[in-house]
Amino acid sequence: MHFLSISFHSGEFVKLIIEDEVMKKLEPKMSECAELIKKNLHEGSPVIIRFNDDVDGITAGLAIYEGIMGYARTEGIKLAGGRVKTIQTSSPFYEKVELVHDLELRKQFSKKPLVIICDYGANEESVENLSKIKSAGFILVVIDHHPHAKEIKETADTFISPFLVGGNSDYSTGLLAVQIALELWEGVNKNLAWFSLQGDKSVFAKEKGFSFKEPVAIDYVANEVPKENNLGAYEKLLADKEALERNYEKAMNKIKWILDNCNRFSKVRNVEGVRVVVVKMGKLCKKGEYPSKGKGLNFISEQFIKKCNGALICIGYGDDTISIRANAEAYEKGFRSSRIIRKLRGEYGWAIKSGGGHEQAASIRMNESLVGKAVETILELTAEEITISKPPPEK
Ligand SMILES: [Mn+2]
Repeated sequence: MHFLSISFHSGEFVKLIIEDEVMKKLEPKMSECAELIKKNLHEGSPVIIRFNDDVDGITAGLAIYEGIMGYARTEGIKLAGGRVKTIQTSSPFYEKVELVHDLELRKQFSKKPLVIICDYGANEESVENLSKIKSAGFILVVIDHHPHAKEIKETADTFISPFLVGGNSDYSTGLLAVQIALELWEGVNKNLAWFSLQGDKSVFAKEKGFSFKEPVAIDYVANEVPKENNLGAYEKLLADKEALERNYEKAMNKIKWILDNCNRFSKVRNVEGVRVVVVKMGKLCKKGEYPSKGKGLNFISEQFIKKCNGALICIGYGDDTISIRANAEAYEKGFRSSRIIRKLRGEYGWAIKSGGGHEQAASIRMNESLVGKAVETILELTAEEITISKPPPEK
């Protein structure tokens, strides 16, 4: 057994989907993660797979699920009787309700459960709740490509992130999960990695010779399937050409309507020479329907980026959420979502329920009555950010 895992570590058996320095450096950690999962499967641990409800999260959850099921079949491990549970979540962090849910679940099992969290859970907001399930006797795996809290390295038994080895969010969670899952079972669908890269708009996404319908269809059905134990539904979708086509069409119709109507609910402002579009997302996207406000804003910002050149920031708001999207030029001019959110927390304190994501794509959940005011504050903070990073004028 020991020799077997050494040869796994050499990377001979599992080919890297993206062969570069970051993935090579991350490989031993991913092998370690696979070994931990195997060990717990042999020991009879129940497994809870939690994943974010976007393409990246879903493909990551699905890959780990396929890997575990395949490994168990090969090794003759029985996984009957609800030993593997899968849970889809829309929250960007491991919330109190999830903690309560998992602690309740803990009572059903005599063995320590293994929790595998995909595409969320590594941020500041998650750490406290995660350390609580740790002390309640869970074994914790976090696979996440979002900027992470320092403490997560100690909190999780295994933490897999491209940031640990000098990478960034372009290495999607689905990519890492497929890589780990392949070490469990070689039959895992490798295309899941490509769907995740496409879904998260990674620089590694394939540009040609690849169908983009799957990620869109997955995103579309994410709102229609039950939230628990739903991975079979995605497997079925991916295997059914007609269903893929049908759901893809439904999604495209919704997107078309949003793009045709977004101008009516958008205001364009000029902030220190940067174009900032403020969009009333509540008028364009309905709660619980495809696309979510965040995804809707992705399409809108893409449309604006195509139409104009130069720095562009889109701020979408509705109900209790604010989403931010910034293009590369805005980033170059000094715009950083993390700094904006940090300052916003300073000003609004308790009213901010959660905030984070990536530097160019982030979201904030907060007290609904203060959302309008917070959008104005974000515009002021954006102006500050851009002026500070400007070189002094030449005399
Ligand atoms: Mn992701």
